[in-house]
Amino acid sequence: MSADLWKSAATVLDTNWAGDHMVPSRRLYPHQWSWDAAFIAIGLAYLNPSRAWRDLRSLFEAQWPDGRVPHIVFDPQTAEGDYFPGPAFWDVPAYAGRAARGSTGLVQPPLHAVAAWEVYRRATAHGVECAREAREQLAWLYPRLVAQQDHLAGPRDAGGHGLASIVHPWESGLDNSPSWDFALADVPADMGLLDRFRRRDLEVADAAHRPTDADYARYLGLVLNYRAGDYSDHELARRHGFVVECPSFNAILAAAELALVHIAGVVGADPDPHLERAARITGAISRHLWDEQTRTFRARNVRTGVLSPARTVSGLVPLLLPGLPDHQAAAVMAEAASERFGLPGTTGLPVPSYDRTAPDFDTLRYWRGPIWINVNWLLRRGMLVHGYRDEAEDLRTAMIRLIHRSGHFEYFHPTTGEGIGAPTFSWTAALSLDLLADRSVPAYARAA
Ligand code: 2M8
Repeated sequence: MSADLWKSAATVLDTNWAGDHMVPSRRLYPHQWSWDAAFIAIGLAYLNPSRAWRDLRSLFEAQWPDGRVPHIVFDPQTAEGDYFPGPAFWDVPAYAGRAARGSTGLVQPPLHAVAAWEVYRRATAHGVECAREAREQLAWLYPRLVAQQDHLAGPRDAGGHGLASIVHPWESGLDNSPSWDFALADVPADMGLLDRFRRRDLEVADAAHRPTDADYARYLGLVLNYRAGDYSDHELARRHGFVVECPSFNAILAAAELALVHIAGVVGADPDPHLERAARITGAISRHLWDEQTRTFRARNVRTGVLSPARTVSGLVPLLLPGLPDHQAAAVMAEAASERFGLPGTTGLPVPSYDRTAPDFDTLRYWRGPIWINVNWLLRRGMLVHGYRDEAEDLRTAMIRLIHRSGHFEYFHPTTGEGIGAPTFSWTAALSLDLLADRSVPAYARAA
């Protein structure tokens, strides 16, 4: 099984390579996406470290002067009509010697320092030349990764709690998750926007899998508001309708600081500020996004101070952090094993994106129930960080079985395991390579 899977994953990554970056999928997502690039690099590094570096580098070449790494870097070779919302809708200005309309103005979870460190670790096993390239690429990336973190920990700390806020559900990567419903309820759905702008996703994917029109209208309205303020992060909580502290986004932000500790060691920089910031963000997640009654992590609406009532996979991701208190790590594991998420022990499947027992659990709709490999990969890493070795191994096996049985799909039906969405999806392929290689979590992720 593993040789077949390895081969099919390599084929997907070959097909989706676009010369200097990887597309998540040729039809549905024909540009470069930010956190996709990080997951992709982690697996691609086994096959072709130079491409993994190239992909990360293409992304960071599009970094904004304020440090933000755009959530999509548009491929100028791709027609405007091939993806919506495309370059004209975002209408970002020219910056850093790049043409206008080259990217979006949003961000995605900053997993790139973790990815860069993982690529480095794999590349150094490919011989002297790869090791030299890896050191050079890390040195190029390091100041850019630091600028990315500084932007998120600085201007994006809209709530002043030491956490980054997201200003759009798309920034979470878990786009249509029920985690955002409570805050989106305060955002008007201007349905007229759907007459002015045509949804392309409904032409290439089944409407039952995609966000509703009302949610889509809110998504567009939020972008237009952020765009009208020149994508400025000044006084966000007052000026913007959606400002939320997301547990998984912030857990990834802190994990990135831990990876930077090690990258700093290679490039000769001071690792201490990264260690300190990782501890600060971990502490803020632990105090500020924790609901003591249900013993789960939840998203917090910065504008109202209220925690989201939804129990979603985002609340399990803080397990990534070695500094998380033991009682919270144990509570995350209990939630993951409960009937709400049903670790493979009970279902044979990886965890779904949303609470299986919730009345609005949806087996098909985007991030409202289906299984995604990337978040399960993060969860497995968290299990290894906290010493849950058997559970991590069960989850690894469940992910590999699922992909082998159904293919390298974008996501999977949480009851039948059937593949849904894009059929040759890059991060599923890349992470299956990593799962097959079965590297246990390195010491750096454990020793905070
Ligand atoms: C999905 O998001 C895009 C918008 O960014 C979309 O729905 O068009 C999400 O699953 C996101 O996490 C992912 O990065 C992106 C590309 O794979 O697709």
